Amino acid sequence: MPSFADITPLLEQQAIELPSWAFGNSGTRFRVFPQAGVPRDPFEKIADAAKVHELTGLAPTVALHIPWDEVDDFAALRRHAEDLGVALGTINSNTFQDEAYKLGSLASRDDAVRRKAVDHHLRCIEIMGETGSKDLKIWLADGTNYPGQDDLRSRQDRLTESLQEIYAAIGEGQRLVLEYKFFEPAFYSTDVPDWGTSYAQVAALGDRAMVCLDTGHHAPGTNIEFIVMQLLRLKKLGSFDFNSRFYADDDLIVGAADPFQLFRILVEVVRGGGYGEGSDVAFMLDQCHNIEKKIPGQIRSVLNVQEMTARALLLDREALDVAQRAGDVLGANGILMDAFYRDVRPDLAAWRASRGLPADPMRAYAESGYQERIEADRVGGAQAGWGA
Ligand code: PSV
Ligand code: MN
Repeated sequence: MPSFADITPLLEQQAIELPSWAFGNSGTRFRVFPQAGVPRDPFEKIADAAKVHELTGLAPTVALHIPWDEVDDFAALRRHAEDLGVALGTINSNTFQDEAYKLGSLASRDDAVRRKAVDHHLRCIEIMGETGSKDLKIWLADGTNYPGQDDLRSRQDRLTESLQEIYAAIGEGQRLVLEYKFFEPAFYSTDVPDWGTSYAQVAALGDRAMVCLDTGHHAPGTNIEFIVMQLLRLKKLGSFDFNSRFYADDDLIVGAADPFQLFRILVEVVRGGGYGEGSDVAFMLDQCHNIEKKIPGQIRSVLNVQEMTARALLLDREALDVAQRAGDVLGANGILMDAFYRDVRPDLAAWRASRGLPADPMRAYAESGYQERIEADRVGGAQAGWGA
């Protein structure tokens, strides 16, 4: 097995993008739970994200969601981020909260609705120019609730046409990433329900169109690491939205529900060249902290990804290859499990300290006084949350 020292040059390359919406109020369809100290605007969201990066060294970029993070001056928001040591990342479009999109957006039958949805994405691309963002991420709520409600085939054809127009506006060095999700909010059919549909759509667009894999967007029991392998093999894995789930799209802290699944995914990421220098695969979080505090929730999340990445990097691939070639079923499985069970936390703590970071970022946050400060300062105004 490689030693911890062998993998630190690779660990140094880790970067995990935080979602701005993780810092706003969130909840379920039954209730949104407000929390004290929650940001009132995108500037305060960026400040909270920068705190996560300051304490972990793991989160140098923040994804924005339009229109939730619409501001008058994106250049000012960009400067604000840079002053705090982070950069603005992926721009997420939103065609799922407007009355006009009730029956769909990019796949809608209504020409005017499709026009509005395409125009929204063109506006997002304009913003990307101002923020310096590389990726436009598209997740669509489009679908139907009842068999016969709409024609599945023509919805797919209209989606292709809309995506073509958006892709044509994507600049050099920018990418379009198309996220899939098997159900919700639509219950009968979803227009981009699986990796195959996303792959078919982006493959038809061109080289700068990629698939986004959100770990919470599969049916229970799906072998997600197989999909990771296949998309990397096809050179179409653009990004991850990491989170974890017990039942549906729970958006819980990554690695919380099934740490072993996260390990298996990261093993395939490393195996397929999706990690480190030379890889374009973006690691992002897509989570909501409904009942726990948001900043420590994000700190815990990036640490979980780091811990599991370290274990995946420690896998003894040479020994595994020998065992696999020999058909040594249990030997090969044992080698994989050895890496999974390796407790990397003490090594990571010491390594962090050697780089001038807190050995225990969770504790450092609790002792920093930052939470008390934002709770005292951020009084009045409208807190950010779904729809704001
Ligand atoms: C909705 O399911 C969702 O969580 C998607 O995963 C998007 O990535 C995210 O919202 C932000 O639009
Ligand atoms: Mn997502």
